[in-house]
Amino acid sequence: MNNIKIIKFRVNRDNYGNLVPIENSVDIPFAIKRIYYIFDVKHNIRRGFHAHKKLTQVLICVRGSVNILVKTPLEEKTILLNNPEKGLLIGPMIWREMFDFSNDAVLVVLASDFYKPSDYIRDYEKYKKIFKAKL
Ligand code: T46
Repeated sequence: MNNIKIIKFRVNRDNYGNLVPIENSVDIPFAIKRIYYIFDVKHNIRRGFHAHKKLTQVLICVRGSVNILVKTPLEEKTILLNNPEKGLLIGPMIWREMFDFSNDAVLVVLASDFYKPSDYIRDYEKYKKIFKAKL
């Protein structure tokens, strides 16, 4: 699927435990302008329901697990994030929904830009039109 990629981070393992470093433009293909995290989400809650016009993000479930639906008018897939050694890169113009959060899930998101509500497309019909116009 275009604009979707699993990133396997380098892990420093030693007798004291594990450490994952993430450096701008080294371990992920953009400079991080914003970090946020989502936690304490009830199991029956579904979040997201939008695409971004320009934003690229990497989602990392550093604890617990969560399912991420990524979707375009052409294809869709669900990716289980349950490993802090892996990140899911989601580029522009991908519809996303997050669901089945485990009680202990902590979803960290690294973003390529500051928070801009104008970058969101929250209406799926509108999203489909913009997506198809770009084909
Ligand atoms: C995304 C998925 C994975 C801010 O004030 N600053 C921020 O940087 C963000 C991301 C959100 N907010 C506010 C806006 C809302 O009042 O926090 C509230 C919850 O945000 P939202 O409903 O957009 O959360 P999700 O979980 O639906 O989506 C978020 C990101 O917004 C989105 O970019 O890709 O996580």
